[in-house]
Amino acid sequence: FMMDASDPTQLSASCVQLLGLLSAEQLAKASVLILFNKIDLPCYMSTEEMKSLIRLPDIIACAKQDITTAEISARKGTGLAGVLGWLQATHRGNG
Ligand SMILES: Nc1nc2c(ncn2[C@@H]2O[C@H](COP(=O)(O)OP(=O)(O)O)[C@@H](O)[C@H]2O)c(=O)[nH]1
Ligand SMILES: [Mg+2]
Repeated sequence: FMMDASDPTQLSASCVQLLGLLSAEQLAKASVLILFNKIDLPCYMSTEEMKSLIRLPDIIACAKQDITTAEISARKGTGLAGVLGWLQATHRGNG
């Protein structure tokens, strides 16, 4: 699930969408990676502030799924190695 870390005005809409996905029965057993993308752009709010504002720790604690978060820049490639590592670890043994 990708969130735009450079645009806090989308935060509540993204959060509602995320909560909808996490509560969907078909996704109860999904492994979830939440990406905060565009960390290369300046923003009046830090990613930590954004996480706190949507109460991400509570969301993670209450969700049935295993949730990982990563801060990335798809443009610069920042955090890409971590994303690939997560994909590899999560899908190991799944063919
Ligand atoms: N600076 C920056 N731009 C990005 C990044 N990832 C995607 N973009 C750019 O964001 C634009 C797409 O906008 P986006 O906010 O992702 O989608 P939208 O909100 O659905 O329009 C494209 O021009 C991408 O090149 C990133 O990590 N950093
Ligand atoms: Mg956007």
